[in-house]
Amino acid sequence: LPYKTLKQSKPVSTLTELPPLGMSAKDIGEEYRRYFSDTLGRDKHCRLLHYSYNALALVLRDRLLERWKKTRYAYHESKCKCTYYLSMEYLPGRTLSNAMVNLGIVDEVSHGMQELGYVLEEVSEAEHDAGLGNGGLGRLAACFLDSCATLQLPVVGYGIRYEYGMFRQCIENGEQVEEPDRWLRYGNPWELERPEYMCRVHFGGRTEFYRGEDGRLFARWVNTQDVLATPYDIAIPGYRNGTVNTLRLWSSSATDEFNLGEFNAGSYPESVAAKSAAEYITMVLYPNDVSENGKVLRLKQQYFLASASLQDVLRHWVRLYGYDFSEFAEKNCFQMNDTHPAIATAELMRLLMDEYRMEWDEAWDITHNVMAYTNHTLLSEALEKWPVRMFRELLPRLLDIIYEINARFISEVARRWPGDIERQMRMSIIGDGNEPYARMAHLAIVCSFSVNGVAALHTKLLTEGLFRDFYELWPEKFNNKTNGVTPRRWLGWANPALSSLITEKIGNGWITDLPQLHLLKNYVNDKEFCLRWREIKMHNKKRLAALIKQGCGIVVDAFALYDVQVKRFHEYKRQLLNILHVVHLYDRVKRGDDANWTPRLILFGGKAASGYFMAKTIIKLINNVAEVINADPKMHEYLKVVFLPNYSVTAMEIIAPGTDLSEQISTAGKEASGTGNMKFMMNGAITIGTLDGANIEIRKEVGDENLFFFGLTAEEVFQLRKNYNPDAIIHTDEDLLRVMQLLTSGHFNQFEYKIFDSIIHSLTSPNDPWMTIADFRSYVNAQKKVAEAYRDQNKWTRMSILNTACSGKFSSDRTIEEYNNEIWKMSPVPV
Ligand code: B1N
Repeated sequence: LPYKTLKQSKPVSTLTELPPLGMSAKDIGEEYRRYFSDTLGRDKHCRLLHYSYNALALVLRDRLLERWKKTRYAYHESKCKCTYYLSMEYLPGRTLSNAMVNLGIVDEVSHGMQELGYVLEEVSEAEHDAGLGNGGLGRLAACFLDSCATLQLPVVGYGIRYEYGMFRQCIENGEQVEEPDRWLRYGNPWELERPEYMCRVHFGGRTEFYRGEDGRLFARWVNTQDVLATPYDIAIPGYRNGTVNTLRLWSSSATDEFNLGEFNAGSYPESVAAKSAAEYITMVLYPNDVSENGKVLRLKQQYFLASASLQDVLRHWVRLYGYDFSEFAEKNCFQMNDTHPAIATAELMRLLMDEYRMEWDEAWDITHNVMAYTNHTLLSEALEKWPVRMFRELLPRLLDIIYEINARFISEVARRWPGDIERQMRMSIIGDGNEPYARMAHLAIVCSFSVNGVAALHTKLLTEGLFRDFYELWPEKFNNKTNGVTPRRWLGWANPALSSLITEKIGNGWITDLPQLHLLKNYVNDKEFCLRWREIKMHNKKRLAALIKQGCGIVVDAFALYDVQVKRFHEYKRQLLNILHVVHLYDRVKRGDDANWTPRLILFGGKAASGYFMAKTIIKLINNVAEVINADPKMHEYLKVVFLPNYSVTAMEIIAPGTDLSEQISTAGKEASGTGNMKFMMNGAITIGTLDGANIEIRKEVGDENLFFFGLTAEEVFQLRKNYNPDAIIHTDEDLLRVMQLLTSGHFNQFEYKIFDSIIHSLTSPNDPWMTIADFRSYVNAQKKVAEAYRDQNKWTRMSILNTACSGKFSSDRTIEEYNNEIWKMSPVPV
């Protein structure tokens, strides 16, 4: 019994776990009734769950507010160092469940509501997901805030309060249709407006120089058009520890004197109409995941976030320490979530020089010691470049500063590599194409003391490739921080049945110290335990089946292998490879090659950026293939294909626990990390994946025999690019040839002439960067092994248990401890 020797390890974090709230089901019921009738003015005739949800939210909010205030005082009194997480996106999903879990009163609330005649799950359903992000990057920010509060670290999240979050996806005739997501329509009980901290953000105008009373030369930004930024705060509770941190989201509005000129000239309606321009800034989230699009409004959003957040921090500093900034760099840190808020570097220089009257060197000393940058992608189309012309019009003073930073930086490069003009051009913050542009990643690196990637391979590729020149200049700046996800939401809340079983066996220490899951290895040979593990998976698959039934009307069988790929649609993620395999399985059944068949449900979910034609065509192809397969009675006992519309955080809470096989099949070298892979693993799904992103680290933890790897390595992809010949591959692989013939024959688009030509063309192009055809054979072989393994349910269950048992590394608590130990360097503040 190899694992019997494992002992209960000591928790790494010294959390003081408080007893649950001391609120009984009865207290909750009473407070609920008071809010429902006295505050919201409803009575027994109102059965709209929206009001029940709101009343319950208010009950919990009161509990959060007490702790929130105490946390603020504790930070204030200890004069501790603080870190500010700057992110254009947060994907918190639902807040009610999170508040109950972290306050430790799920059972009490559930009973309290039951006594009032409600089912808690149904009341929770009334909450609209806060979808203020696109995917992994935004969800990571939300997991990080949860871990920071749980580790009692003084971290404030800054973001934008978009009126319209991520669009709602509908599928009509197999195609994605976007609908606006007005998530605030019925109010948001979790936010607290803070007009007292409103600030002003400038746009337009020009720079003017003047002499101060002391004769020094200063710059000021004049003739600006100003916009007001109002903060809305959201409480971020730690797990049962009394800490409640803050997520501060900015909303834009017009100043009263906006376009007063026109007003005085008598064009009153025009001036009022112009006001709405200010309101537009925070109106809508750009629905692009890893694709840059260079719109003016996006740059406005970025600067709006950066400026308002920095002003807020500086105002707070002055209130605490006066105008003495000598300790500012020791006591503050800004972590930039990708380059989206990178303009904050130049904005901090501006504020320190123009508003707080520092000399360049003093301001620079602070700036490049407080800024830290996380890169989330190597894809060139995601690297932000802003035309200098746009900067000059919108943010002229910031452009001056960026030029000055660049001039000083280039002279440093020239000192280090005299005469190497090529290198200077490569590294310059300002790039020269048809028109000059600012490279935001270069700005971020030059102005930061830390630059990190989000998985080991990703960081390695950054230092060897994209940022190689910078790595040669400043190797000490570069570091890796492999992503993680919060076990409170992704195991504790999402999978209550499995959580209880785990806690029954190894205690509840895993919730804040996930590596303790290792202790589950002691049970892989325990028959009764394995049986319960399998029953719980079955139960979760039924929950998922119900979600599918509700979402698209398709009935699926819980005994099939649940093969799931849910994530944003992008060519590099290769949903196409998955659907080619599905077509291959269909072809096998058709031609009678069905001995020892493992029935499968192949589930897809995810949104495509609204302007991304190829991604949308892939969605259409999946739906067409699904339609053909699901309509064929002969296929029923073999295959079912489902596209679940409107994938979201809340949907994933049901999907991950009900999944057997987790598809992580990106072209090697393209997925920076992935975090869905971690959620699936925690819930006992087994990965089929390429050697990409965090998959590599998953394999290291769980061992080669407990997952299914296939495909080219990043290095092989790089080498093959030079003479890639997909046609040759197709003609030497009979299965693949048949799949391609089914596609080209129009089998899946009989009444939609040529609609998949673009897909066929890109698959067969020697320039296909995603090299789908190259990995087809090894993917199909790996899938064969999956099917075999699944037929041996004992073996499969053992693998499933080991996946959960080895997922400890992928807690965002571990990630945040690393950020804190190596970058932020703060001490926890007990509350
Ligand atoms: O960030 C996640 C990673 O796990 C994923 O691998 C990575 O693809 C994702 C522009 C992005 N990278 N870049 C973005 C999002 C929005 C946007 O407007 C880029 N998202 C990722 C967390 O590290």
